[in-house]
Amino acid sequence: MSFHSINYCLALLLGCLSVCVVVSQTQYKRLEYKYSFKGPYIVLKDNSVPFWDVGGNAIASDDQIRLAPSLKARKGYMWSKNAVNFDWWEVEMSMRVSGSGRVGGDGLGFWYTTERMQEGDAFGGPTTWHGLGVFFDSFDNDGKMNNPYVYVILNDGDKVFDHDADGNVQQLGGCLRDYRNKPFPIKVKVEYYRNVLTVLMSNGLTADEVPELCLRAENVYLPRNAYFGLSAATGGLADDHDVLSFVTNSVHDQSQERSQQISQMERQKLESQFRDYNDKLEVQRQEYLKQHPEKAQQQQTLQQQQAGTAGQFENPQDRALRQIFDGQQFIHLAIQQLHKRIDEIIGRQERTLSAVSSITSGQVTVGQPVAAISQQQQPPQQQAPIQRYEVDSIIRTQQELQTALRDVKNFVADIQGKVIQVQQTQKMQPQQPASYQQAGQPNLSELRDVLNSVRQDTMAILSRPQAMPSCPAQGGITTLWFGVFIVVQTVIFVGYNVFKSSGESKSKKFY
Ligand SMILES: *[C@@H]1O[C@H](CO)[C@@H](O)[C@H](O)[C@H]1NC(C)=O
Ligand SMILES: [Ca+2]
Ligand SMILES: [Ca+2]
Repeated sequence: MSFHSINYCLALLLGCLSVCVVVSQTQYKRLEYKYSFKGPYIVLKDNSVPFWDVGGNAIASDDQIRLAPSLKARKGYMWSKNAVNFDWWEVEMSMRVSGSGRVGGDGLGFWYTTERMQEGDAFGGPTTWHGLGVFFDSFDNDGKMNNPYVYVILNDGDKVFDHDADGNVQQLGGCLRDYRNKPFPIKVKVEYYRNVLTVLMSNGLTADEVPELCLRAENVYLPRNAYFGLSAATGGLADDHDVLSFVTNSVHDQSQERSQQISQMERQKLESQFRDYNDKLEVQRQEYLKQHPEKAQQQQTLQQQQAGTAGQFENPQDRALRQIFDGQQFIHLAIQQLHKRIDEIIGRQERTLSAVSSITSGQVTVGQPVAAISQQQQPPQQQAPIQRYEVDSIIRTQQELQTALRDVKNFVADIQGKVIQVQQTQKMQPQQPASYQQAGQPNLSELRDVLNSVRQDTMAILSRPQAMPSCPAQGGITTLWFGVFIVVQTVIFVGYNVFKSSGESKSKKFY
């Protein structure tokens, strides 16, 4: 059943992008396509996502949005273009966070806020905001060994997201879930219905999981007319943060009668609009016929002919044919008129062109080295009487030139802007390794986390010799050996990092 309803919604979403009504017992849900996206064709030809703005380092492609790529210190985001115009909603999204390391960073944010497209410290989204943030925090910045963690922070603009503490005193609640590197995308469902906020998510272990409860909070008051957003950020550690789909349903609790009433009202409104339009059309037709008496005659004779021949015996098929014929004739007329206009325009263009070429040729003779000759030639030209229409045409030509020049100016300004942008991005790119180096020592918390995981490995291995009772004499030696090995490995690791950073700073001097 769920397969069918998914298929149904998918077909509608892709097909006519119309409104799909899914009825459950008491809630009425409606797909809101202006706040949704879903593969396989997320982007248009110009790489934009319909109804969404994508910014920062986010990359939109046909089947997913990569909010942040697995490169150091990147931030990306996307926001719905339209503010939400319904009270209650549920969003189902499917996402993938993957990286080659045992630990990754920094995480992904789901937003419902009154601000949009602001880059800040909360996983690429704003640092402080009005509304809701649901965060998938991969990296353990506060060292409490409690990440990846999923949590909600509500904000009235008074909280400044505390990245170093994983927002731990700011949370409304959350759950410990490892969502990184799972075989299937994680399904996340965020519901906001009658001031109850619910966050559910799947484990990504099988394809057809139902999301399980992560958090439920009552008495949540979110602002109206806010925007949906997604963001992600990487730091010293970097994962790929991908969102494959984002499907928003508005949730209504009105009874079906009321919705029918509304649709009836809408129908009446549309019908009256249609009548108005028809009346206007008729008035315009009469006016047109008044202005063009020869057409009116044509039409009259046409109508008379029709009345005389087929009018009385016209059957529906003939009528349809005649209507098609009329329509085609109308199109024909319109095309003829267009043709006339185009001819006029071309004529004017040619006149302008010749005027321009005469002006430029005049300039060329002035600019010639044999100025004496042209000076001799000029007086007779000036003496010739100038006609009024010539002056007019020159003025017109000048005006046209002016607009053309303005266009060119805009164009140049546009290009300049783009060049500046390119320069800036070029400047930024060498800065990124530099800013990484500004931290001097490689990111300390990252090092700590890696050491933590090494320690965990050691513990796991040390507790294993019990499983090998056959060689008890060697047990002590193995442990000793292992300790030595770990120390050597750690020294090599730290040494390598120091060597690498000093090597990078040396090579930096060559720039
Ligand atoms: C170190 O890396 C982690 C993980 O990417 C990040 O959260 C943290 O902000 C980084 N610290 C510094 C000082 O850049
Ligand atoms: Ca964190
Ligand atoms: Ca933590």
